[in-house]
Amino acid sequence: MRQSTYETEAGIPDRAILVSLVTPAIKRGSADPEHSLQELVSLAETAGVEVLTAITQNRETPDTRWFIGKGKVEELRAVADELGATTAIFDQELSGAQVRNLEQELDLKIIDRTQLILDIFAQRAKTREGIIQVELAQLSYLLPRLSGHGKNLSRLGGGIGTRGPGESKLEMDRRHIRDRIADLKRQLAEVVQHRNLHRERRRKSGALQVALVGYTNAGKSTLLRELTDADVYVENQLFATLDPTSRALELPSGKEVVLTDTVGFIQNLPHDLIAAFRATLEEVNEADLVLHVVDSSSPMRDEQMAVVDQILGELGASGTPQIILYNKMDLCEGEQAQLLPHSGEDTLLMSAFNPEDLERLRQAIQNKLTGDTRTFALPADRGDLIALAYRIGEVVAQELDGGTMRLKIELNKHDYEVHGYKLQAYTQQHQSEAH
Ligand SMILES: Nc1nc2c(ncn2[C@@H]2O[C@H](COP(=O)(O)OP(=O)(O)OP(=O)(O)O)[C@@H](O)[C@H]2O)c(=O)[nH]1
Ligand SMILES: [Mg+2]
Repeated sequence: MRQSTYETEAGIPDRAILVSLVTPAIKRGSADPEHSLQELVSLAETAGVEVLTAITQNRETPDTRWFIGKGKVEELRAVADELGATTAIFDQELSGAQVRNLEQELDLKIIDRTQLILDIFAQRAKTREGIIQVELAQLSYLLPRLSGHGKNLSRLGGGIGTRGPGESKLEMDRRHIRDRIADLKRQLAEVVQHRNLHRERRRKSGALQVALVGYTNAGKSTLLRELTDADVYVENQLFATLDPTSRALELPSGKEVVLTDTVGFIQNLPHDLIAAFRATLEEVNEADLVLHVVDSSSPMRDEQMAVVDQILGELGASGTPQIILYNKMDLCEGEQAQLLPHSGEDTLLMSAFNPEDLERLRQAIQNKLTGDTRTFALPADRGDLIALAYRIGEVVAQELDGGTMRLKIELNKHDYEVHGYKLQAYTQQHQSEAH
């Protein structure tokens, strides 16, 4: 197993000092450095680390050798000695050389944000697909950090910061890593093919796909559980879910759709991870409807929503119909609540534990999926076409006008694209013949 332990050999949790560098460039970036540091605390705790304190440095640019300034390195040493720290966790990504320099200088384990996230993913991965994807991301992260130091793999030794690939691979040089990456990619391709077949079968069954997406800890798995009685893992921690779980969801009309829970997003989600998890995240791309779950009570709510929008864009899912679920309204008070939009066609203010809200959500999903109304004008003697119209949607009006049967149908985009175009073609043909 590639599970990182985040504890010393004696089984005591790692004791960490968090370090954040604030430069003008970082300040201009999308994430507020202070919020980011708060989030790093949650990430560290999720990984099982005991957080002792945090140190911040304001600086024009990162130091090439130490990332933080040399004076700050000394301060870090003093604080670490005083508090008995074993580890320093940096909120930004470090180069391989910076990690080595700091480790030698301070005799602490040095972890950066990316590595911490990769470690959490490694701790969580359960399915074959998840495990392959995490290892792929870990090795992709590691590879450029070995450049020029092909033999120096001692950091893969043990304890926190070993992040995965594990002791058995201690002697692996870059060539081996590349071979392993190629091998993992092959294995992943197989799993993906299997998943595609599965998805194809679901598609053929005609069920519409609805994906729960959102920032980590927003309440996606809770919603899946509350809506479908699914037995899924819900935890007040980051990245509780790694692998997508799908369940049938019954809408008020009685029609069933497939609801899928997905991995949570986070700001600065490592690119290697997005790349590695692309197959899993394809679920989002294939969805007919995206439910964007938001933790309304989070002080980082707007930033979190922006991160989710950005990642959806990267996945090519920006254009998918979306309902924004402002979840955890029960925890949302005062100003925080006032800044929210009103519930509407595309937004719902709700709590995952409120049955009435869940009912409104079912209705909203139904409206969004089947909200399309089309009118077809078909030759009245084509019983087959008229039967098709009845099959693919809800006929809300029917009118016989000479040789023309006019049907007003409520149907969803997917059914329209798959079947409705045929009726549309007959409609156009029939109308031009009638003129
Ligand atoms: N008060 C309150 N808590 C909620 C609500 N929805 C979810 N939670 C809690 O929020 C925490 C996270 O919920 P999850 O469903 O695991 O969140 P998730 O989005 O699946 O998170 P990841 O899988 O980590 O991405 C849990 O402790 C839930 O009980 C809500 O509407 N109100
Ligand atoms: Mg979850």
